[in-house]
Amino acid sequence: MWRLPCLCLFSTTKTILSFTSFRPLKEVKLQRSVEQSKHPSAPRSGTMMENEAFTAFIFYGTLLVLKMYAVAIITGQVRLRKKVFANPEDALRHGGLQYHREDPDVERCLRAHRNDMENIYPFLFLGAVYSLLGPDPDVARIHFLVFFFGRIIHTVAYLLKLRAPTRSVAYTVAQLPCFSMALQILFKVLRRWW
Ligand SMILES: N[C@@H](CCC(=O)N[C@@H](CS)C(=O)NCC(=O)O)C(=O)O
Repeated sequence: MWRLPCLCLFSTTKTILSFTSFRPLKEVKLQRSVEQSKHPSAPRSGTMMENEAFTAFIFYGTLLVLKMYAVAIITGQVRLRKKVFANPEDALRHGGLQYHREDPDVERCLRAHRNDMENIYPFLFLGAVYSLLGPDPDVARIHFLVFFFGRIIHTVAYLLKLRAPTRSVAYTVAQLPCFSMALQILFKVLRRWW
Protein backbone atom coordinates (compact mmCIF):
# COMPACT_ATOMS: atom_id res chain seq x y z
CA MET A 1 0.00 0.00 0.00
CA TRP A 2 2.87 2.38 0.85
CA ARG A 3 4.95 1.39 -2.17
CA LEU A 4 3.53 3.98 -4.60
CA PRO A 5 3.63 7.02 -2.24
CA CYS A 6 7.16 6.02 -1.19
CA LEU A 7 8.25 5.78 -4.83
CA CYS A 8 6.71 9.21 -5.59
CA LEU A 9 8.44 10.77 -2.57
CA PHE A 10 11.73 9.17 -3.57
CA SER A 11 11.59 10.41 -7.16
CA THR A 12 10.55 13.95 -6.06
CA THR A 13 13.41 14.10 -3.56
CA LYS A 14 15.82 12.84 -6.22
CA THR A 15 14.64 15.54 -8.66
CA ILE A 16 15.02 18.29 -6.04
CA LEU A 17 18.47 17.03 -5.07
CA SER A 18 19.57 16.90 -8.70
CA PHE A 19 18.46 20.55 -9.06
CA THR A 20 20.23 21.66 -5.92
CA SER A 21 23.45 19.78 -6.60
CA PHE A 22 24.32 22.28 -9.39
CA ARG A 23 26.02 19.64 -11.48
CA PRO A 24 27.11 20.97 -14.89
CA LEU A 25 24.42 20.44 -17.55
CA LYS A 26 26.84 18.40 -19.71
CA GLU A 27 27.45 15.95 -16.87
CA VAL A 28 23.72 15.55 -16.21
CA LYS A 29 23.04 14.97 -19.93
CA LEU A 30 25.86 12.40 -20.16
CA GLN A 31 24.55 10.48 -17.16
CA ARG A 32 21.04 10.51 -18.63
CA SER A 33 22.19 9.16 -21.96
CA VAL A 34 24.12 6.37 -20.18
CA GLU A 35 21.00 5.50 -18.17
CA GLN A 36 18.89 5.63 -21.35
CA SER A 37 21.26 3.23 -23.18
CA LYS A 38 21.11 0.83 -20.21
CA HIS A 39 17.31 0.91 -20.06
CA PRO A 40 16.12 1.88 -23.56
CA SER A 41 12.46 1.13 -22.77
CA ALA A 42 12.39 3.34 -19.66
CA PRO A 43 10.50 6.65 -20.09
CA ARG A 44 12.83 9.62 -20.64
CA SER A 45 12.68 12.05 -17.75
CA GLY A 46 13.20 15.79 -18.10
CA THR A 47 12.64 15.76 -21.89
CA MET A 48 10.87 19.13 -21.70
CA MET A 49 13.75 20.68 -19.75
CA GLU A 50 16.19 19.50 -22.42
CA ASN A 51 14.42 21.81 -24.86
CA GLU A 52 16.34 25.03 -24.18
CA ALA A 53 13.70 27.25 -25.75
CA PHE A 54 10.98 25.66 -23.63
CA THR A 55 13.07 26.02 -20.46
CA ALA A 56 13.54 29.73 -21.22
CA PHE A 57 9.80 30.04 -21.86
CA ILE A 58 8.98 28.38 -18.52
CA PHE A 59 11.38 30.75 -16.76
CA TYR A 60 10.07 34.02 -18.21
CA GLY A 61 6.45 32.84 -18.21
CA THR A 62 6.64 31.99 -14.50
CA LEU A 63 8.29 35.33 -13.68
CA LEU A 64 5.44 37.10 -15.48
CA VAL A 65 2.83 35.10 -13.56
CA LEU A 66 4.60 36.19 -10.34
CA LYS A 67 4.52 39.78 -11.64
CA MET A 68 0.74 39.48 -12.04
CA TYR A 69 0.46 38.21 -8.47
CA ALA A 70 2.50 41.25 -7.38
CA VAL A 71 0.02 43.60 -9.10
CA ALA A 72 -2.85 41.82 -7.30
CA ILE A 73 -1.07 42.23 -3.96
CA ILE A 74 -0.41 45.92 -4.66
CA THR A 75 -4.12 46.35 -5.51
CA GLY A 76 -5.06 44.86 -2.15
CA GLN A 77 -2.62 47.14 -0.34
CA VAL A 78 -3.97 50.25 -2.10
CA ARG A 79 -7.52 49.19 -1.15
CA LEU A 80 -6.51 48.86 2.51
CA ARG A 81 -4.48 52.08 2.59
CA LYS A 82 -7.22 54.18 0.92
CA LYS A 83 -10.12 52.25 2.47
CA VAL A 84 -11.69 51.39 -0.87
CA PHE A 85 -13.49 48.06 -0.87
CA ALA A 86 -15.07 46.17 -3.72
CA ASN A 87 -17.62 44.39 -1.52
CA PRO A 88 -19.98 45.72 1.22
CA GLU A 89 -18.93 42.95 3.65
CA ASP A 90 -15.28 44.03 3.36
CA ALA A 91 -16.24 47.70 3.83
CA LEU A 92 -18.30 46.84 6.94
CA ARG A 93 -15.35 45.00 8.42
CA HIS A 94 -13.10 48.03 7.86
CA GLY A 95 -15.27 50.82 9.21
CA GLY A 96 -18.57 51.11 7.35
CA LEU A 97 -20.52 50.89 4.14
CA GLN A 98 -19.19 54.31 3.02
CA TYR A 99 -15.92 52.52 2.18
CA HIS A 100 -17.68 50.38 -0.41
CA ARG A 101 -16.62 52.72 -3.20
CA GLU A 102 -14.35 53.31 -6.19
CA ASP A 103 -11.02 55.07 -6.37
CA PRO A 104 -8.80 56.18 -9.29
CA ASP A 105 -5.66 54.45 -7.92
CA VAL A 106 -7.46 51.15 -7.39
CA GLU A 107 -8.98 51.46 -10.88
CA ARG A 108 -5.47 52.01 -12.26
CA CYS A 109 -4.22 48.81 -10.60
CA LEU A 110 -7.21 46.93 -12.01
CA ARG A 111 -6.53 48.28 -15.52
CA ALA A 112 -2.87 47.23 -15.25
CA HIS A 113 -4.01 43.76 -14.19
CA ARG A 114 -6.59 43.53 -16.98
CA ASN A 115 -4.02 44.59 -19.55
CA ASP A 116 -1.70 41.86 -18.24
CA MET A 117 -4.49 39.33 -18.72
CA GLU A 118 -5.04 40.55 -22.29
CA ASN A 119 -1.36 40.10 -23.09
CA ILE A 120 0.34 37.62 -20.78
CA TYR A 121 -2.30 34.89 -21.18
CA PRO A 122 -1.91 34.83 -24.99
CA PHE A 123 1.89 34.84 -24.50
CA LEU A 124 1.62 31.73 -22.33
CA PHE A 125 -0.08 29.96 -25.23
CA LEU A 126 2.03 31.34 -28.08
CA GLY A 127 5.33 30.92 -26.20
CA ALA A 128 4.60 27.30 -25.29
CA VAL A 129 3.59 26.29 -28.82
CA TYR A 130 6.43 28.25 -30.43
CA SER A 131 9.10 26.75 -28.18
CA LEU A 132 7.84 23.23 -28.91
CA LEU A 133 8.22 23.80 -32.67
CA GLY A 134 12.03 23.70 -32.40
CA PRO A 135 13.11 27.35 -32.78
CA ASP A 136 16.73 28.45 -32.43
CA PRO A 137 17.15 28.69 -28.62
CA ASP A 138 18.93 32.07 -28.79
CA VAL A 139 16.26 33.57 -31.04
CA ALA A 140 13.55 32.15 -28.76
CA ARG A 141 15.28 33.63 -25.71
CA ILE A 142 15.35 37.07 -27.38
CA HIS A 143 11.59 36.80 -28.06
CA PHE A 144 10.88 35.98 -24.39
CA LEU A 145 13.28 38.61 -23.03
CA VAL A 146 11.77 41.41 -25.13
CA PHE A 147 8.26 40.41 -24.06
CA PHE A 148 9.31 40.10 -20.42
CA PHE A 149 10.97 43.51 -20.19
CA GLY A 150 8.21 45.14 -22.24
CA ARG A 151 5.60 43.87 -19.77
CA ILE A 152 7.65 44.84 -16.71
CA ILE A 153 8.06 48.39 -18.04
CA HIS A 154 4.35 48.48 -18.97
CA THR A 155 3.38 47.66 -15.37
CA VAL A 156 5.86 50.11 -13.84
CA ALA A 157 4.72 52.85 -16.22
CA TYR A 158 1.06 52.14 -15.46
CA LEU A 159 1.35 51.99 -11.67
CA LEU A 160 3.78 54.90 -11.33
CA LYS A 161 1.89 57.04 -13.89
CA LEU A 162 5.02 57.56 -16.00
CA ARG A 163 4.84 60.16 -18.74
CA ALA A 164 3.16 59.09 -22.01
CA PRO A 165 4.01 57.39 -24.29
CA THR A 166 6.23 55.18 -22.04
CA ARG A 167 3.45 52.68 -21.33
CA SER A 168 2.26 52.56 -24.96
CA VAL A 169 5.80 52.05 -26.25
CA ALA A 170 6.38 49.22 -23.73
CA TYR A 171 3.07 47.65 -24.80
CA THR A 172 3.98 47.87 -28.50
CA VAL A 173 7.51 46.49 -27.99
CA ALA A 174 6.10 43.53 -26.03
CA GLN A 175 3.59 42.84 -28.81
CA LEU A 176 6.32 42.43 -31.44
CA PRO A 177 7.65 39.03 -30.27
CA CYS A 178 4.06 37.83 -29.87
CA PHE A 179 3.23 38.67 -33.47
CA SER A 180 6.50 37.10 -34.56
CA MET A 181 5.70 33.87 -32.66
CA ALA A 182 2.11 33.80 -33.96
CA LEU A 183 3.31 34.17 -37.57
CA GLN A 184 6.00 31.51 -37.17
CA ILE A 185 3.45 29.08 -35.69
CA LEU A 186 1.02 29.72 -38.55
CA PHE A 187 3.75 29.33 -41.20
CA LYS A 188 4.90 26.03 -39.70
CA VAL A 189 1.35 24.66 -39.64
CA LEU A 190 0.62 25.86 -43.19
CA ARG A 191 3.89 24.38 -44.47
CA ARG A 192 2.87 21.05 -43.01
CA TRP A 193 -0.56 21.18 -44.62
CA TRP A 194 0.71 22.15 -48.11
N1 LIG B 1 -7.73 46.94 -23.92
C1 LIG B 1 -6.67 47.85 -24.29
C2 LIG B 1 -6.24 47.54 -25.73
C3 LIG B 1 -5.03 48.35 -26.25
C4 LIG B 1 -3.86 48.33 -25.25
O1 LIG B 1 -3.60 47.32 -24.57
N2 LIG B 1 -3.19 49.48 -25.13
C5 LIG B 1 -2.10 49.63 -24.19
C6 LIG B 1 -1.14 50.69 -24.71
S1 LIG B 1 -1.91 52.24 -24.97
C7 LIG B 1 -2.58 50.01 -22.82
O2 LIG B 1 -1.76 50.12 -21.92
N3 LIG B 1 -3.90 50.23 -22.61
C8 LIG B 1 -4.45 50.62 -21.35
C9 LIG B 1 -5.33 49.61 -20.72
O3 LIG B 1 -5.55 48.52 -21.28
O4 LIG B 1 -5.82 49.89 -19.62
C10 LIG B 1 -7.21 49.29 -24.12
O5 LIG B 1 -8.41 49.45 -23.91
O6 LIG B 1 -6.42 50.22 -24.15
